[in-house]
Amino acid sequence: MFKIIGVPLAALALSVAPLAASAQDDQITIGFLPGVVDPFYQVMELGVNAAAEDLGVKVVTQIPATWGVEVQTPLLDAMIARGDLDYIVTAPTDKEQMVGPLQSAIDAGIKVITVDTFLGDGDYANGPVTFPISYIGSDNVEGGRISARGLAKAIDGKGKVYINSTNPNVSSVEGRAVGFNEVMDNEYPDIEVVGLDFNLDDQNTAVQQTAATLARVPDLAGVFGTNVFSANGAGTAVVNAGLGGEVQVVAYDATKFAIEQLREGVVSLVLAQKPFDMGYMAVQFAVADAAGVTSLPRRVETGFAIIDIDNLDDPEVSRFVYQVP
Ligand code: T6T
Repeated sequence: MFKIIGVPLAALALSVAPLAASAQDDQITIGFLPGVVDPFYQVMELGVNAAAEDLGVKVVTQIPATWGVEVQTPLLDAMIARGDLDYIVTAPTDKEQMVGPLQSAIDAGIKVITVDTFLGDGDYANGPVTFPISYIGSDNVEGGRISARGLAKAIDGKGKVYINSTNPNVSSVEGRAVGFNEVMDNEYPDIEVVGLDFNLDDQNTAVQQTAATLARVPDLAGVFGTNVFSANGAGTAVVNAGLGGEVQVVAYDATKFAIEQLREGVVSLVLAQKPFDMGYMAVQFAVADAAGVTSLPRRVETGFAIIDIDNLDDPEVSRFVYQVP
């Protein structure tokens, strides 16, 4: 575990490079605990590892096999129990229920940076939870608004639409639905949001739920899939029902599958997040904090690439498709 005790700030600033490259005991050690195994977090892991290599940091990674507090908490507890971590970079799987478990990390002297999802309301300066150094991730409410406008355009501003999402109380997907509903309510009087289902991060469930909605609402015009599992499940159900191109899908998260469906005309818009940036910057923030930097932003929005049929082959856009080995 890396220690700074009683070292003047000026000396700290000068000592960053030697410290990062020094002996094993002095190396900064970061625990990386994302939400679930999926292409989004796999790309984030590439960012974490790239920064760790560039900055001479050790990383211990645990990726939960399934989404949820009950899976993430024991992995977190085991990370804390190791006794050698200086920082934990994590995507909390519930904005309230992960506060206590992550407070235990703080109590054990481990600092916390959240990526992709946040705790409380995400305002670490003035909100109900202030212990994380920073939230580094998408502005998901804005992403929901972009998705809504994209879907509205694809269905000529009228008709019934449906949201397939993963879980309640998760800041990312919750924000996306909020932004989506806000735009539909305020800007598109002829569009009706007919339902919202939670698939619990299971793509097969997303397929079944979307199929059931297609059966229940035969004049459905569009679907918003709020993440990898939701969007890919929704797109699959639309194709299975023989409605590809008739029922429009907007896909949050740029998997190769979503891009294929965009090419085939099933998906009309793909919103790529920047998970590599999230992972890379989180490690940079840990190193900066360890060096005594005190003005790190408490929130960093990493932005999007908006991918449609007209730009999907532009290398400046396609570089944001989640490329995983
Ligand atoms: O959409 C991402 C992530 O932003 C979200 O918090 C959870 O789902 C994903 O990992 C995609 O599956």
